[in-house]
Amino acid sequence: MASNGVAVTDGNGAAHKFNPHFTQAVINATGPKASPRVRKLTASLIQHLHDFARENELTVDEWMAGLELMNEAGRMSDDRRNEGQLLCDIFGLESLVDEITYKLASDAKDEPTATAILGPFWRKDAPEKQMGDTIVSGIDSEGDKTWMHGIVTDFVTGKPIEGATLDVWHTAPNGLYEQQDPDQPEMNLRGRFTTGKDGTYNFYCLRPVPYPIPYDGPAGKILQAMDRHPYRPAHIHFIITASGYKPIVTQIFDRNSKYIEDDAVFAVKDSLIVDFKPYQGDPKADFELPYDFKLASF
Ligand code: MBD
Ligand code: FE
Repeated sequence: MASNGVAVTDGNGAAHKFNPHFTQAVINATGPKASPRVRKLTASLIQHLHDFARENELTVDEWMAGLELMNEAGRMSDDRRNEGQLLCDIFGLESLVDEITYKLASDAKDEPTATAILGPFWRKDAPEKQMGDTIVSGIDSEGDKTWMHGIVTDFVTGKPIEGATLDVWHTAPNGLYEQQDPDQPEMNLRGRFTTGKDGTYNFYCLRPVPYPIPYDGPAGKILQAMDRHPYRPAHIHFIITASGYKPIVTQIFDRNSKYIEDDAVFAVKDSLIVDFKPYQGDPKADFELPYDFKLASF
């Protein structure tokens, strides 16, 4: 048997045998200065990658096809598009890692606001806004205008948190984030709000719509090959930060949205499903959306 791990066909031609020491030899190449965490993660990754290849009798052509998808994802990615992240998302990896991180971080009976994946469309330096402002700066004749409001509290004491920042972003009525769409003003439907003494926040946004994740690249090819749709239920993203508290990356989901049970990136959690309520008496809003955020201190 070849010592480099090449598969050798046995007498039957069907079953294959592999060098039983090959994977361990690769793991053993790790040097003494590797940190314990690097040692653990790389050993496990090598083991799973090798098992994956052996179990599926992965061919050179199939491995090359996978490699080409990864390289194409890299070539497509820039500060407006993160195709590698999208690939992780459609395989449920970002949601799984989020769940692992969140579960490990919380063993309390009353829970802080649940987390959900960041996704590829967050941008840093969203415009700072005042309470009561709108994040809608374009296409403002379209879409259901919504007044969102609530309070940010310490989930243990229930006390309002002063100086908490809500970074919010969502899609336009055409189903595109502003950086995907040359027709939208820069930073449309994004904003950062900071709470005052009473911990409350409020702003105007739109009721988002379900939309397809970009499927003109590797993630789309995989969705097609797997006979899957690319749609996400309508959602609004948040990052909530406050000094002394663990930051929360999350999304809230419209209960009445299509795909709420069938998110292409597996991010929906029950506690993050919200109700948009018809709203009268404010010409600036068709809907009201109350939602409170609860943070855990460090
Ligand atoms: C999105 O808009 C999104 O929020 C996630 C998580 C993945 C792809 C597109
Ligand atoms: Fe999103």
